[in-house]
This record gives sequence, C-alpha cells and structure tokens, in this order.
Amino acid sequence: MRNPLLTMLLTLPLMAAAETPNPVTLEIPNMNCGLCPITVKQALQKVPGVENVRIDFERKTASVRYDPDRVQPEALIEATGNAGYPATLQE
Ligand SMILES: [Cu+2]
Repeated sequence: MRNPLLTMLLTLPLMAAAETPNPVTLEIPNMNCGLCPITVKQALQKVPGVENVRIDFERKTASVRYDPDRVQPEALIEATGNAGYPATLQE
C-alpha cells in the first residue's frame, strides 16, 4: 500500500521543476540577420551557470540549459537585453 504523504513528497520536486523548464526557451524577436544569433549566443554563454545554448534563428528563439543553483532565467533575459536583444520567456 502506498503512503500518500510519501507520494506527495516525492512528487513535489518534479512539480517545482516543471514550473521552471530547463532548458528554458527565450523568444528573441529582433534577431534579424545571420550575425544576431552569434551575438545572442555569446551573451548567454558568458552568464555563469549557463551550460548549453542553442539558437533557432528561424523561430527566433534560444534554448538555454543552465545550472539552477547558479543562475535563473531572469539573468538570461537580462544578459540578452544588455546585448541589445530583449527576450521573453516562452509560455
Ligand atoms: Cu543581426
């Protein structure tokens, strides 16, 4: 027989992880030429805790895998914004 409390405790971390996706997808609408993705990628890779950056120029998105103990998505948005590319978290 399963202990409901134990089940809840085991499920909670998974729910928290679902709220903050990792990798997270950023929408970066003003990537408009072939050099933009390079600039955006470099800006994201400079953020401590970022592990992997994948840019999709066609969709104008960046998929970023990060160490959640070291960096939060807000810092990623700040980094692209500082580089001239305001971003939003994809729903
Ligand atoms: Cu460009």
